[in-house]
Amino acid sequence: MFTRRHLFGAAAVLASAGAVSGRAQAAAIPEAPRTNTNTMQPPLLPTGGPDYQPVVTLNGWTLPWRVNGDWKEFHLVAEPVEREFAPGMTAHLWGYNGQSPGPTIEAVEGDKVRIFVTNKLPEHTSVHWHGMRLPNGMDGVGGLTQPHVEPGKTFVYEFEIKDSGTFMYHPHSDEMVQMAMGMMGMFIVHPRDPQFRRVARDFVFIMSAYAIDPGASLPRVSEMTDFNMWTWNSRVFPGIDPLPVRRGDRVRVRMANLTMTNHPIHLHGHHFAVSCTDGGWVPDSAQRPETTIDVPVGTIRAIDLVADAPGDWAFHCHKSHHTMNAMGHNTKNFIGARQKEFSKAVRSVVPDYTAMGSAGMAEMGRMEMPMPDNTLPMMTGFGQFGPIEMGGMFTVMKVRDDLAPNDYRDPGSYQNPEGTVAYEFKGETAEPPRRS
Ligand SMILES: [Cu+2]
Repeated sequence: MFTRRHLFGAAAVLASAGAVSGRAQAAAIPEAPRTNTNTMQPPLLPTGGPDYQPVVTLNGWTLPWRVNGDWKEFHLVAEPVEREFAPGMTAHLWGYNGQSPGPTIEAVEGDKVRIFVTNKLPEHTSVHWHGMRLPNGMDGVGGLTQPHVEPGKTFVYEFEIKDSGTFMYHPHSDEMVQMAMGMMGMFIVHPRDPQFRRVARDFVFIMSAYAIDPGASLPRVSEMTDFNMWTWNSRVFPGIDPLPVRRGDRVRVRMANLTMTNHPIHLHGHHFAVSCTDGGWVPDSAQRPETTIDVPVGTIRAIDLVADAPGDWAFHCHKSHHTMNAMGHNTKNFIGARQKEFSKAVRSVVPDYTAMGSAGMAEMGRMEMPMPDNTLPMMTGFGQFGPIEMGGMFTVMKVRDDLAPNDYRDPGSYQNPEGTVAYEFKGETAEPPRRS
């Protein structure tokens, strides 16, 4: 699962550690665990200090740390990575410790954290701790609050964590390029009081968007609006982990947005409330029931709910173009058009021309069209009743009676009780009433 940097690698890091600054100068750098996994790793249960329910990261993992005196020490390595978006497509991105997004950092309110950041990118970088209240010089804005971290150098960030809540990290150096390349991660701070707003299952993900031409593997970093890969943790449906929860569990989902547009995230079958943002916990008196919550750019929304309805509940962005994979956005609407004659004419010059869309585009959900290498069908994924016709920012919350605590394995398809599934009417149909 985690591959530890072997001794030789650790020595190489130490040899180049002349840039390590401040009080940690004499100390050895903690090892930097790496992973190339793209499935959700089990929660890292607390081994000392206050108890808390650790988070799980969709298609990701939590960064292990070491304790050094009264400091928790972490080591992030900024580096080029390969990330599979879903089987059939792998992108060449930049990330941290082997993956994009980087590993989730978890700490406890009041912790003193020391975070080593080693730059293995071809250009300088920095790390900003989004939402944290900390000394100005630890804020990670290259040029403004610190020198940029040049390639091959390691910088140290040290601060005491004032607030519990939901935060993230990302570069504040060549920001447009580095975020378009996938550099980001979540930073979760658990309350010191183990009972405060406690939930049984706590999921986290970051939304990012990429413009990757079919057949290519590098994002076009100067794109501002026309993205074709809308991801949760740099994964698209059907590559996004489901959210398995036990019926009756109190559940939290923490969602960050570092794309260039907002995402109204919708959960079926339940009502929820926003319990936390990147600005802190929302007081009970300010919460209201919702089924869709907009996550604006550069923010985090954590929703809390009681998972009281067993089933396979769709959980997705409600912008319908964001639940699609690679597609062009200037397709003409052929619904209702008689394409037969037109197709004949086109085929006389383009022999394998296929007319599509005169009855909608659902047929694309089951078509096996020849595609360029390294891209994904625009709509895909199969459920127990047929093609789901989705892509992008879509997954399923799976509420079951019989899951053990901290068991996040996919429980398979929901077995609906007899007589509770929509069914085909086989009797005589009459014309429905219409107003003319
Ligand atoms: Cu969206």
